[in-house]
Amino acid sequence: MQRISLIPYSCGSGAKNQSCRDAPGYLRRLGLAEALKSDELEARWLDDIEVKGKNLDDISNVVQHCFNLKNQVQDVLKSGGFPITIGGDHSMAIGTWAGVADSLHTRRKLGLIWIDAHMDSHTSETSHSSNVHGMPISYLLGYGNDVLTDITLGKPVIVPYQLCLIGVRSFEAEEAALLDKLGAKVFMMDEVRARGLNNVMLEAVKIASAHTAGFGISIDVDGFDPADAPGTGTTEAGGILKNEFIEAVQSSLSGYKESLLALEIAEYNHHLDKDNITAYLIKDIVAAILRCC
Ligand SMILES: [Mn+2]
Repeated sequence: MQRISLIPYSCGSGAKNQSCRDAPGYLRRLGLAEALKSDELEARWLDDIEVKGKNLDDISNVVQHCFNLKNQVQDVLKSGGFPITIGGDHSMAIGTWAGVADSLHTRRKLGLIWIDAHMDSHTSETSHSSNVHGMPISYLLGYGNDVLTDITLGKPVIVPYQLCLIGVRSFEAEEAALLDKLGAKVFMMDEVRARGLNNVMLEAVKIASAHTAGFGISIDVDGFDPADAPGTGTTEAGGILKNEFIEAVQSSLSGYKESLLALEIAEYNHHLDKDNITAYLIKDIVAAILRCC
C-alpha cells in the first residue's frame, strides 16, 4: 500500500496576488484525496498550521509556513510515506525541498525537475518585484542572505548540475545569467516544442537521477498552457499541454519508483479558475505521476 500525504501550504505571501493561499482548502473540499485513492494507494490531508503572531509581514508568514512544510515533509518521509505539498505560491519550494534534502541518509544530493513558465531564480538583490515566489530556486542553490535562509540553514539544498527547468517562456536576464553561470539545465518551451516533451522529460529524469539520492518534481501550474490551466496568477501563452504531459510522464517516469522522493504543486488559484479546469488538471497529473511511481 502506497501512503500519500497531501501537505497544505496555505500561504500566498510570496506572490503579488495572494489568493492562491486558499487553494489547498479548496482542493481538500473538492475531494482531491478521495479522488487519488485506489486499492493500492491511500491519500490523506495533513493539517494546516496555526500561524503565530498577528499582522505578520509577508516574509515572516512565508518563513512560518515553510518551516511547517519542511517539518511535515520530514515526518512523512520518516514514516515511509510519500509527500505531496500543495500550495500556495512557489515560495513553498524552499520548505518542501529543504525538508526532503534533510531527510536523505546519504551524502548524495537531491535532483530536482522544475516545471514552470518562469525561472524563479532571482536573488533578493536582482528581483524587480521583491516577490519571494520569483526567487525560490536561488535560495535552494544557496543564494540569499536574509531570514529565509534560516529554512535552508544557509546551505545549498540542490546542486545546479542536477536541476532541470522545463517549459520556461518568460524570464528576466539576471535569472538566466545565474542559472547559466551555475550550469543548471533549462529546457525552454521552444526546445520542448522542437524535440517533444517526451524526449525532454526523458533527458531531465536522467539528469536529476544520475548520481543523486533521488529526485523531486516541482510543478508550477503556470508551466501549462492557459487553456489547460487558467487558474493561476501569472499565465503565459504557449505552455505544456495536459495530454502531452501525461503521456510524457508515462514514458519517462516508469521505472523510477524508488527515485522519486516528493512532488510539489504550486500557484493554483481557484478564484481565477474556469469550471475547475485547473483543479482537474492537478488531479489528473498527480494521478498520472503516482501511477508510474
Ligand atoms: Mn514558479
